[in-house]
Amino acid sequence: MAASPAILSRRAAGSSCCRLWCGVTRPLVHIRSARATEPGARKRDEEHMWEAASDAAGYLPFSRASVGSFFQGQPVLKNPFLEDALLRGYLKRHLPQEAVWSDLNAFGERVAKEIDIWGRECELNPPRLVHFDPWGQRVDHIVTSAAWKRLKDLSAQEGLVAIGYEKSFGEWSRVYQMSKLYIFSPSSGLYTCPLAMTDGAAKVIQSTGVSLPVEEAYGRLTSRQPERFWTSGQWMTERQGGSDVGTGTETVAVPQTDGSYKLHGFKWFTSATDADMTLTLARVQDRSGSTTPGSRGLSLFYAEVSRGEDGRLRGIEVQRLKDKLGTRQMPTAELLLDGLPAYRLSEEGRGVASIANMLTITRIHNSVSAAAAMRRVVHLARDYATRRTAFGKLLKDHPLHMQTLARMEVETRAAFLLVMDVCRLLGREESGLASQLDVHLLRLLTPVVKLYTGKQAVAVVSEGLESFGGQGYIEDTGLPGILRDAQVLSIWEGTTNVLSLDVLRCVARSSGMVLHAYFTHIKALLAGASGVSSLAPAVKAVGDALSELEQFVQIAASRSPSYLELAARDLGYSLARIYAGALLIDHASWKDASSHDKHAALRWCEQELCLVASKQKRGCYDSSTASLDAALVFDQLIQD
Ligand code: MFK
Repeated sequence: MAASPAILSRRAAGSSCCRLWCGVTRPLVHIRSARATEPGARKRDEEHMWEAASDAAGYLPFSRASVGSFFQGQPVLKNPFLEDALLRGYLKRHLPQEAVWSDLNAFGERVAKEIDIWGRECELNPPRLVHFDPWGQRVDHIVTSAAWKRLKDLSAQEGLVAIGYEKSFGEWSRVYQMSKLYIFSPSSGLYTCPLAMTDGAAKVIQSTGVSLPVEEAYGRLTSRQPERFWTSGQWMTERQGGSDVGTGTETVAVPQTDGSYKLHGFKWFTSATDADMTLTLARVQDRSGSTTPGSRGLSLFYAEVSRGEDGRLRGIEVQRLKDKLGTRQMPTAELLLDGLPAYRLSEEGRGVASIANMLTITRIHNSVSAAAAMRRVVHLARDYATRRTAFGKLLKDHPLHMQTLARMEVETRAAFLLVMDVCRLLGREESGLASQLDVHLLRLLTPVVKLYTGKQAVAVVSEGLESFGGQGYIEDTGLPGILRDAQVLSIWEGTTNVLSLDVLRCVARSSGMVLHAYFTHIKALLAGASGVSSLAPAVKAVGDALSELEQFVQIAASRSPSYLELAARDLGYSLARIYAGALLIDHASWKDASSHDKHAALRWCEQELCLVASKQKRGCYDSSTASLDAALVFDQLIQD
C-alpha cells in the first residue's frame, strides 16, 4: 500500500528540521514521541518545533496514538568535570589552582554541550579516500568531515598538546594536560589519536634537539594557534607486523647528496593519515645498496606530508583506507612510500631507542583514553539508572544493579589513579625534579598501566552497555561505538603480551632496579596510611600481596627465561592491581578524602591482588605447562 502524502510530508518536515538544528540526522522516533514524553524527560528543541508545525497543519491528535504513550528518557551527558568527584578530589589535593579549575570547568561544559555532537558527527561521516580527480589525475585526497577539522582547531585553541610543553604549572603540567584530555577523549571523535602522536613527536624532537630541520615543526606541534598547529603521524607498522618492528621494517632510506634521504617502503597501518608530518623508521642503504638487518639497522626519520605543484602527494601513494571494527572516525591508511623526502633524526641504528620516547607518550595517552572510556560509560549508566524503571522502581533502587555499577566505579577509580600517577611521574621527569626512583617507576609503570587499563576498558565498557539493556546494543544511541573504540586500546601501541614482555625487559635492563623502586614506593604509601584504622583491611591486603610478589620475584629470578615469559602477563596484572590498591589507599587516607574514597579502596582490595603468587603455587609457569597449553590449543596428543 502506498504511504499517504500526509505521512510523507510529515517525515520530510521532521527529518529536515532535525538536520537544521543539530547538523546530524536524528531518528524519527524522537520526533514522534513529542506528545508522549515521560515525566522528567526533557523535550528537545526539535520536538517543540515539530509540535508547532503539526498543530498548525491541523493533524488529529490521536493520529499518533498508535505508537503508544511511553518513551524512555535517554541518558544525558553532563559536564564531565563537575560529574567526576575523583578527578576533582585528585586535583584539589595536588593542583588546586583556580586557573586550572576554571579552565577544566569551562571545557567540561563545552564537551557536554558542543563537542560531543562533533565527535558523533565524525562517527556518522567517516573519512573517505578519493584516489582520482574527475580527469583521471591521481590525487589521493583523504576527505574528512567538517567536525574533524573543527576538532583540530579546538585542540590547538584549548592547548591539548601545548599545555604539556608550556609547563605553566611546573611538575603538574602533565596532570593538567591529561585531565583535560581525559574529559575530552570520549567526545573527541578519536581526535585524541592524532593528538597522542603529535605529543609523542614533540617529545621525540625535544629529546633529539629542537634545531633545523625540525625547529619549525616543533613550534607548530606545540602551538595554540589553529592556523599554525600541525599534527603528526607515527608510521611504524609494516606488512610483516607492528610488534617486532626490528624484523618487520623493510623501508629503506636512500641518502641524497644534500644530506637528506628518500624513503621507499610500504607502511601497513598509518593512523590519522591526514597529519602534516610524521616520524617513521627505515634502514639506511649504504653505497652498495645493502642495509643492516634487525633493530640495529633502524634509524628514525622525520618527513613532512606535502603536495607538489601537480597536486599530488610528494613521495606517497595512499593505497587504501582501512575498514576497521572501531575508530572509524579517523582515517587509517596503507601507504606506499615512493621517494618520500625525509631527514634522519637519530644516529644510524638508534631508531628504536629514539622513538621510544614517542611510545612512552602515546602509551600514556592510550591509558588516559582507557580510563576516560570507563568513566564515560559509568557516567551515562549512572544517569540512566535515575530514569529507567523496571519491576516497579528505578534502576538506582535495585541493590544488585547498584552493586554492578559500583564495581565498574571501583575499576574506573583504580584506572584513573594509575593513569594520573604515571602523568605525575612524567611531569616530574620533564621538570627535572624526578629522583632515580621516579625515573625507574615511570619506566616500569608505563607499560603496566597501558596493558592493564586497555584490557579493563573493554570489560567495563561492555558491562556498561549491558546496564542499558537492549538499548546498549542499538547503534544510534552512540553506545556501541564506545565499545568498538575501546577494543583498540589493548591492541595499538603494543598489545597486552608485547607490553608484558616490555615489563620483563625493563626489569632485566635495570638489573631489577625498577622493581626495587616499585616495592619501596608502595611501602611508603602504605606507611603513610597506617594511622587510618578504617583502611586497615585494605592496607593489610596490599601489604600481604606485596610480600607475595617479592617472594615470587625471588623464586622467578632463579628460573629460566621461559618461566618468566609464561608469567609475564600475570605479572603485569599483579603489578597493576597492587599498585592501584596502594594509590586508592593513599588517596583515601588524604585528610579531605570522602567516605566513598575509603569504600572504593576497601572494595578494590577484596579481590585477588597478586595473581602470579597463586598461579606459581599451582605450577602454572612450569616447563611442562607450555607444551600442555599448545597441545590443548591444537587439540593434539602430547608426544613423550
Ligand atoms: C588514544 C591514543 C592512542 C594512540 C594512537 C596511536 C596510533 C598508532 C598506531 C600504532 O599502534 S603504531 C605501532 C605500535 N607498535 C608498537 O607500539 C611497538 C610494539 N613493540 C615494542 O614495543 C617492542 O618491544 C619493540 C619494538 C620496542 C622491541 O624492539 P627491539 O628492537 O627488540 O627493542 P630493544 O632491543 O628491547 O630496545 C632497543 C632500545 O630501545 C633499547 O635502548 P638501548 O639500546 O639504549 O638499551 C631499549 O632500552 C629502548 N626501548 C625499547 N622499548 C622501550 C625503550 N625505551 C623506553 N621505553 C620503552 N618502552
